[in-house]
Amino acid sequence: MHHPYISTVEMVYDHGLLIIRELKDPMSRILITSALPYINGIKHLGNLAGSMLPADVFARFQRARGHEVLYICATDEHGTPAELAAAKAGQDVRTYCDEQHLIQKNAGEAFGLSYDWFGRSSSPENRELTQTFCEALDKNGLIEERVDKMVFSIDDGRFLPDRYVEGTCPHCGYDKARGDQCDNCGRLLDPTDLINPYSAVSGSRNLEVRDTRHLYLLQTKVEPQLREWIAGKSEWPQLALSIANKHLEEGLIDRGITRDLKWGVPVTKDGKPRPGFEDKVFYVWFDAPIEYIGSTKEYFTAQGDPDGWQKWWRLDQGADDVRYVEFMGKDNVAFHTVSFPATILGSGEPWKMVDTLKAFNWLNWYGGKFSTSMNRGVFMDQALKLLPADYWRWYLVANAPESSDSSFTWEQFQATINKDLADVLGNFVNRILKFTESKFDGVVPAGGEAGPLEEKLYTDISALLVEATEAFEAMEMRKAAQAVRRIWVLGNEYLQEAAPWTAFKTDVERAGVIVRHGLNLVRLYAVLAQPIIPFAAQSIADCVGVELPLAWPSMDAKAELAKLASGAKVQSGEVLFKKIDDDMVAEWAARFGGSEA
Ligand code: B3M
Ligand code: ZN
Repeated sequence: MHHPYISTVEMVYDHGLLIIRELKDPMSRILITSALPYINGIKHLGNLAGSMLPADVFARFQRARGHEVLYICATDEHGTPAELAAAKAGQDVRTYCDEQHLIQKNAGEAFGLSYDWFGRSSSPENRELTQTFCEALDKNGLIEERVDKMVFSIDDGRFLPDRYVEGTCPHCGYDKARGDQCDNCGRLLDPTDLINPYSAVSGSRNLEVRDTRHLYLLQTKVEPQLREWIAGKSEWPQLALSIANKHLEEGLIDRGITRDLKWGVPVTKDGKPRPGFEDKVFYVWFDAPIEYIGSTKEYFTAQGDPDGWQKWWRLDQGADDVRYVEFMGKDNVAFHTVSFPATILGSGEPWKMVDTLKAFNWLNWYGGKFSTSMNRGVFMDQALKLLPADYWRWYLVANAPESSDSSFTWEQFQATINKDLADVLGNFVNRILKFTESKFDGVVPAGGEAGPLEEKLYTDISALLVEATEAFEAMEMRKAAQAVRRIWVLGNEYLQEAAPWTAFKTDVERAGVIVRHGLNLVRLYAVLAQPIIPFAAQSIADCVGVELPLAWPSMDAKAELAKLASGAKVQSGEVLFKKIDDDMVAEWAARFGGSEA
């Protein structure tokens, strides 16, 4: 369903009258990526809330607006944690990743994440792109070989990344300090600072420091270009911009982009294994963002159009009219505003770069962190065994950690679902449909004229449609959910005030006008529900006999509330949302952890 033009609006006040002018915008292409979930296990609700879910809401919204959307994600599969997780599971790392990729893909689908493609950073497409990027950087004089000192574990037969060396903190005496940082006093450390160091992999103390050669990306040389690029991004949402600027102020350093590992993208020179690097691979953070491109390539290759990815990513192949939006948690921002752009700018090639970056704070669990080992929090697969996806989607979007960290609590979850979804939305839909069935034979009534209550409804809803549309457009998730909820509330208030059940006794035609507006509100709710609660949107649409997807509404509520034809059949369906009772909350809190303690 593609419209050549979509409408946006401009609101002006003229002599106290609100004038809504529709502006015409050409349809455009929007590329959306969410940070790639790491492969080692299914993600918790905090991960979902801070990248994949808002990206999906935005993708669904923009599709409804008539844009051509490409929403890309993938599993991020390389690096030491994947190797270690595979070893723990008793699997070779490739098999482990195959399995975990499928698990995450299925969980995403069950949550309604509407990826156009969910790829894998271990794909041949990404391997080739990653190697090509490095070779281009090398040709531009931006790669240098340097010799580092690294901790080698003799019993493990491997170099240990900093965070896999543990020992006693020289500052505070904490005995489980990691080689990169002490979790107790927060000081940044070097593995060689640790007293009595041991391998976090095996516990062995049989360690030594060895020389090892690595490739460095000379980010310091790209700094001027990078600064100029960021300077053009003053329109970015505030959180992303402030993190980007903070990292630039701290100054750039040259960055090691290879590691002593087996599992990863092999290092090449002129298409052949790079001498001296046969046992090394690229650092996972070097190849992971390149997988945004790799995954797109996987997608088009699977469609039988192996060059199709270029029109989304290559400015010399038509990508200059693409708008590219990235979604991610705040800890990933530096990699996307400094490291990845440095790779792209340094390549000297005409790649599409991010236009808008939307970052999120943390969703916490009762003010603490989600934790797998301590069984704190709910993970994506578990969540769906408790309740349908839309319950979670609504809560997580309405409480998105945007301006600050936010906390999940069962009590707040229960209150939000019961009030917003069951009482406000579900109840409205159910009430008007039941009434139509009992008094109007389940058809949209004809005849009668709109009165003052309807005129007021048009004005109020038009204003909120503008608010909702602007909030979605600006990726302000909480605001968007709030505006949508206020439109639901307006419907309830209208029905309460217009009271068709009373009117019916004396003036059937008037009751018919109210019911017709009520049913049109149901249709409008289905349209508006599409981005955040897509499954419920389908059920609501079914009630009034319309097919999804439906185009995003114009800002003219009068026109929107006249879309259902008189005489059309409608039908109340199953209860849309079941309430969450106190017993359920008590049981879940006991099972998943969750108390203020
Ligand atoms: N995989 C997120 C993480 O594991 C990381 C994102 C990559 S985006 C290119 O923290
Ligand atoms: Zn310490």
